[in-house]
Amino acid sequence: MFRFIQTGLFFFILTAAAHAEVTVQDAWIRATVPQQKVTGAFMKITSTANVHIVAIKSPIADRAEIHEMKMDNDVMTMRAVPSLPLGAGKSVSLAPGGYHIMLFGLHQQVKAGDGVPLTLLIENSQKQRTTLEVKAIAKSAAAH
Ligand SMILES: [Cu+2]
Repeated sequence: MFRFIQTGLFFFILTAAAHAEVTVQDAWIRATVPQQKVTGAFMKITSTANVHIVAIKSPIADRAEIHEMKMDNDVMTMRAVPSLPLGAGKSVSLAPGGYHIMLFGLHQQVKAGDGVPLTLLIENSQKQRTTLEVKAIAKSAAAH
């Protein structure tokens, strides 16, 4: 009987961890001009558990990176970060001037109104990975 309870509890913990829910709001991407190969994507991400976004993919680009912008000796610098931490019950805003997603090697022009698919690869604290499909709406805005 004790063994049964133990197994049941273990299963419950695993199930709870696997159902960490990540939601995305207001996903948008900067529209591009013809021949432009790079653009940025932005969104608000909320998670119910401590997870990391470890990779981003899009069918319209060769590769995507998570970038962080910050002031360094009065100069705005941008660097790629290996992962983006999301805290349980908190939201992280990817916005111009802060964290953002950058797409390199665009295969096509991104026109205002287009819906661009992005896949977020999410890893929980047990190193289990799930993906989340997001559609970012293209908007015209000043260059990155
Ligand atoms: Cu960037």
